[in-house]
Amino acid sequence: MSSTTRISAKLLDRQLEGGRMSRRDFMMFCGIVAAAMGMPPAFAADVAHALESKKRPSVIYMHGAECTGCTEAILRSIDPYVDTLIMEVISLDYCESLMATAGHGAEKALEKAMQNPEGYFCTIEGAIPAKGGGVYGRVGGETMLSLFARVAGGAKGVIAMGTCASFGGVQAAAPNPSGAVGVGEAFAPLGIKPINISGCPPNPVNFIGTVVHLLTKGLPDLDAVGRPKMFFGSTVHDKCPRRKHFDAGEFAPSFESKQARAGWCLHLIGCRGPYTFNNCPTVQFNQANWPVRAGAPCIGCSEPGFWDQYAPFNRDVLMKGEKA
Ligand code: FSX
Ligand code: SF4
Ligand code: F3S
Repeated sequence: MSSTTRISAKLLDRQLEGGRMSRRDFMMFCGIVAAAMGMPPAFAADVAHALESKKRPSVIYMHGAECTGCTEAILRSIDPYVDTLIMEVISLDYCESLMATAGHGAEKALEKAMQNPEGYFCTIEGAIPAKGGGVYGRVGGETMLSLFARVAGGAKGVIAMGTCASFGGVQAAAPNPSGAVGVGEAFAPLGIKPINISGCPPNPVNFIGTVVHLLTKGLPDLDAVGRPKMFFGSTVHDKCPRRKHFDAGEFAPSFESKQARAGWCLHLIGCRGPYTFNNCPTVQFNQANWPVRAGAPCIGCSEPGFWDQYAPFNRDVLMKGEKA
């Protein structure tokens, strides 16, 4: 069955099931999460147990300076139904892009969620405009800088979702007029240390895997820049299916070349896989594909230096432009 047919069949299944995940898909997803966490297949049962039996933790999800691609990556997931699962696993008590209410109603919902006697986790998507006291980013009349400090400061734990929230990302690209920075940098003076789930967008499996780890084993081991080692412990290059061509010195001369289509290495036309820590080759997106397998270079989207240190992204096009 082609992947398009498979996805259509999944969508039909989902409609027939009233949008809920079947037991089979749920267990399959638990297996994917267990594998992404570097655990043996038997751990899938522990993942299922954690997701089913734990009391749903309250999550306040804030949006900073960003493209909302992180949320889209979760909502557009098809196979399996990560969005459904996330909604069933956490109690999402505030999220501007998903809640029906707006304005004063939303502000009240936020204050109420922050008063939860059992506490809450805070997820921040997007960078924090920090220049000029934060005047370049406001929500409900308050700067993101001040509002997010209050919300994150009162949380049991903070997850920075995406590269913008982790390190500044696209929003911090030169000349960075709003002084955008990541959550860790913005709130270091308050002692707030987020778990960074980087990627532009991040993989939803890495988000749910982090939630599972928090529920079952507490804080995951983090690398030097605050990312869970279980997801960001090796480079894209380490597990790339084009790697054998890199090792053999077989490099595609252009993206449209027959060598690129035959799976040769994309390093000479811009791939940053050797310098990029992420699990895209093994986890993929939607269990369907990922940039390098689709014929695009890894552009380093999960790294602290992304955007400026990794651009320009397409040397193939750049070289053609120079020749023209
Ligand atoms: Fe966009 Fe998220 Fe990139 Fe940033 O993703 S996908 S610009 S990481 O904050 O919405
Ligand atoms: Fe490494 Fe990129 Fe080549 Fe894959 S395509 S082997 S990640 S350089
Ligand atoms: Fe990003 Fe590279 Fe993966 S661009 S999505 S880290 S292949």
